Amino acid sequence: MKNSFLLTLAGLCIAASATAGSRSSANYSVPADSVDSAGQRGASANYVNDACAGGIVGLGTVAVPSETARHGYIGQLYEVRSLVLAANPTNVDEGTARQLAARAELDDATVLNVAGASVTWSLLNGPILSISAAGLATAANVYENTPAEVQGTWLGQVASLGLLVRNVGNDDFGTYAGDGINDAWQVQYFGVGNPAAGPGGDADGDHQNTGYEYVVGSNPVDGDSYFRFRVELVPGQPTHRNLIFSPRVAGRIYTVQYKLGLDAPGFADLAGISTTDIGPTRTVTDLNATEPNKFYHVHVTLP
Ligand SMILES: [Ca+2]
Ligand SMILES: [Ca+2]
Ligand SMILES: [Ca+2]
Repeated sequence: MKNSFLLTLAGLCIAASATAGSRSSANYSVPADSVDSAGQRGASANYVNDACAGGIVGLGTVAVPSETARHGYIGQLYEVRSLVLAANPTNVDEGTARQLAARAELDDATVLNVAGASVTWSLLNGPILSISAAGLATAANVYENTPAEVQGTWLGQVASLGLLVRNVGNDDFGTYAGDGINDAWQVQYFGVGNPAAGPGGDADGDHQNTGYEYVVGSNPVDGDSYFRFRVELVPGQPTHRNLIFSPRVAGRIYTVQYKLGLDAPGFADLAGISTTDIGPTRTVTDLNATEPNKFYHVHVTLP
């Protein structure tokens, strides 16, 4: 019995780790032992000691974010007060996806994170192609930054969230994608999905097609708006010529070029010039128009 005595200390509650010295009685001997506050088991050949750290009681609160923990209860009752949706960030680039999140705000001022798959997602409006069952929202291509609104439902609670689908490509929108013309410009003049907005069309019948009017900055649905270019004599300056064109639009590069015969190969940049801008009209003066024939054109580029 002396060597087989088993000492069991159950429910010993201490606040911190402790070491006990050797001790003995007629029935047992403990050379030394220790317990710690984490509720772990200490044992030797002769004893087992299950220690505990003591009970946690009372309320624990955190101001921000607002949380309350009620210790000492085997369960906690609450009501769901509201559902809140979130995305981080709420901006999503066109053609990419953003994970939606949800949390429930409870009547004891605590919150519960709700798994995305537990929420029923839907689209209220805007360019969102799809929302997966787990709450992954995929944005469509757009022609300008465009708001969207999604909805989530969980346990009878309904919430919505605003997103902003950002336009990051200028030639990727619907039927206007990949045609070399800025989609926003096409929508501005033709609306969405109009077959007449293609670069080869001439909706206004001014004989300058839509792709051309885009580059020169004229209005493709106004037959009186088109690129004009004319050559004029300069009074008192027989070796000068005024080369007059309009409209002159911001963001374009205008280069006047020439050749000396219609059959001559290619145009060369015109040197020896002066330039005057009045409103939308630019006048480039050729200061050396001495050749018997000289053919000009204006090269317009939109970087
Ligand atoms: Ca786009
Ligand atoms: Ca386009
Ligand atoms: Ca036009």
